[in-house]
Amino acid sequence: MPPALHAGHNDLRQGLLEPQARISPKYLYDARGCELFEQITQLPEYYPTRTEAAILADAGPAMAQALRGHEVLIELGAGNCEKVRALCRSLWPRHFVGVDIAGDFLYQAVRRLAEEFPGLDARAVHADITKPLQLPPDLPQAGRLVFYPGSSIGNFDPADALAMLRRMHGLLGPDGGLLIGIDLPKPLHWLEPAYDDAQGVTARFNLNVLSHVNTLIGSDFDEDDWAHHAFFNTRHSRIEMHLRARQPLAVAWPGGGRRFAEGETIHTENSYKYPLPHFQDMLAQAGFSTSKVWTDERQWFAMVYAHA
Ligand code: AVJ
Repeated sequence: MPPALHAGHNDLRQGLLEPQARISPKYLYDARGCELFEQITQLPEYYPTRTEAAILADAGPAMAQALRGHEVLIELGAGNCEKVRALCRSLWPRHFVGVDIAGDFLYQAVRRLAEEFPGLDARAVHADITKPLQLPPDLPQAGRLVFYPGSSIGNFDPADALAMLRRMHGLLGPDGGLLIGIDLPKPLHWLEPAYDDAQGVTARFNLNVLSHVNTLIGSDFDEDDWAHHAFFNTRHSRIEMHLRARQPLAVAWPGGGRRFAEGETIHTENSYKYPLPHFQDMLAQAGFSTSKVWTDERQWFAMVYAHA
């Protein structure tokens, strides 16, 4: 085995060795993970994607009005570029930059977008958005709109979310803005099934992270040893996803390893559900001023537009 093969990803090894083992949710998105996430967005129980899409569609004209002047659209976590289509149709930006950690998936999606919107300068930036971001140097500074849909900001702990919002603010020049999707708190009997669906797609999505980790650090996780566990942590207002050891077991990787007791978990994701006023506070702390909020009838999800 070449020595460099499983080098790097020290964060992974460190996280696995912590008393409460953890794997960052960004590792959920290898090729298979992206496919499974797409399936999740179509599940009857998974309300966020369809609620957000409905808001984008219903508020389309009003949004276009509020967002006019933004000619440079930057989508963070662009994925399959599905959501930005609606926005492109109403805004007709001159420039689009899709940023995502899943490279191949992104390149294809941006190519399709460029075909659909002739004249659009569409580019893909393969990057980890949790790190400082390098945008194309020739991208205009003025009139930038950062688009961060899907409530992915909910994956970060509040302090990291604030740091992310500050970094987004830092990407903007004159007449900049942010359009961000936020999943709002709602009754448990709606929240929990969205992360533990009857068909078991979310379980497969969660378990798949182990195979991805095996490829990255050469560990010997066996998906069959683990069970999906998702619940709403009321104190922190967040869904937590864990993988729970079905029996006592040992996992090894080059240079290390650890034992897990039966029932011990690896924490793989948080999905915070911020009350709107709380989130608006965070935006203000990051230097934004909220100017518009669009939401659905049940107030389950919000699209927030904020000025830099
Ligand atoms: C992509 C982060 C918004 O938290 O709802 C879906 C990821 N995890 N089902 C979410 C996810 C389990 C999703 N985000």
